[in-house]
Amino acid sequence: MGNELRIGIIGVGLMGADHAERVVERVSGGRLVAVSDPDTARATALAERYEGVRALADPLDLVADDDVDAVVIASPGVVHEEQVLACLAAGKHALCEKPLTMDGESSLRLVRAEREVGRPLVQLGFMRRFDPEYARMKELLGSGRLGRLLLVHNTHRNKDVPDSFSSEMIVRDSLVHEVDVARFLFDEEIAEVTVHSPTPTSAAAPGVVDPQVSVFRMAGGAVVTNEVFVRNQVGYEVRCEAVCERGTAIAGRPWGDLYTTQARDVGGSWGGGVPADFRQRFALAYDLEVQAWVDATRRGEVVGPTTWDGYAATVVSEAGMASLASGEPVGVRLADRETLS
Ligand code: ISE
Repeated sequence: MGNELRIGIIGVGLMGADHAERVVERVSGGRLVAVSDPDTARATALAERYEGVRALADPLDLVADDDVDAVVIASPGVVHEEQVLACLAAGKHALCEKPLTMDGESSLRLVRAEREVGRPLVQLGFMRRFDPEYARMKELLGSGRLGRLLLVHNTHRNKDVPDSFSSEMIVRDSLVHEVDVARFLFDEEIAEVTVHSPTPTSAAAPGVVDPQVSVFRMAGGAVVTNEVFVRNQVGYEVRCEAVCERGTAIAGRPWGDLYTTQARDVGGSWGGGVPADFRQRFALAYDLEVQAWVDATRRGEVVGPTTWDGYAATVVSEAGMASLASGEPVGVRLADRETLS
């Protein structure tokens, strides 16, 4: 591999296009050389925006291309398995957006396939681990200064989502970030999930359970509460409160004075702005994530969340979707981490 990492991006929808701009404009040590998308017009338009970028029709051709050293997979989760497998077969590093795949079995196949390669190649796109506030929270918890971590309360609100965003997607595509945050902060697996269905907002698409409140029981017995509300009609709010024996740490707190209300028309404010969506709120986290991936890849290493983290998150999401359907707590059954059986 030359000095500069030649990067291909698969999927140039919202997230892939955002990563393309990031690689071209803000990340050092890497160069965007190819993109691929089933919407070939979209891929061509993006390739034309930047110098030296080719649009390839077939994502697997992009992976196999001799001029591509490493791949960002920003396509929908349903096609991740074959694309990650292609990267593993080609011995190429990949940064794969969440979810790793759509079900535990296929995610486990990827964990096994990577292990068979004999060295880690895949970083999962759980960008919150790279957000400076979450990273500092993790460091603070690790320092022991606040004592043992007892509880975590997560809030995750989106302004809006497309009509196709179902109740299950609220679990698999949104709550999955809280799944990773809980595992990251506790350094433990989630043992059980319960998803409650409160009265929905009148802004919810017909039949969609929004907001949702879920409870994770961690393997060591601690509890994590989560509110996910994808149509709050105001803006993007993500907060995490970690309650310890001798203090509390809060990430994503609005700056300035105590807020009154979020609704603009009653004059409330956060003492600052409310970002419109995750690309703004986590812009720095994404920059740091992709930079860390480029740097690690150039050293031949993987940092940050792994395929195991992607697998565990997928299994918890499956349990969450089962609980959403039944209203009952659902246990999480993971493979043995050593033997993968
Ligand atoms: C989206 O797919 C993301 O990954 C965002 O981070 C999350 O906040 C949003 O709810 C999801 O739809």
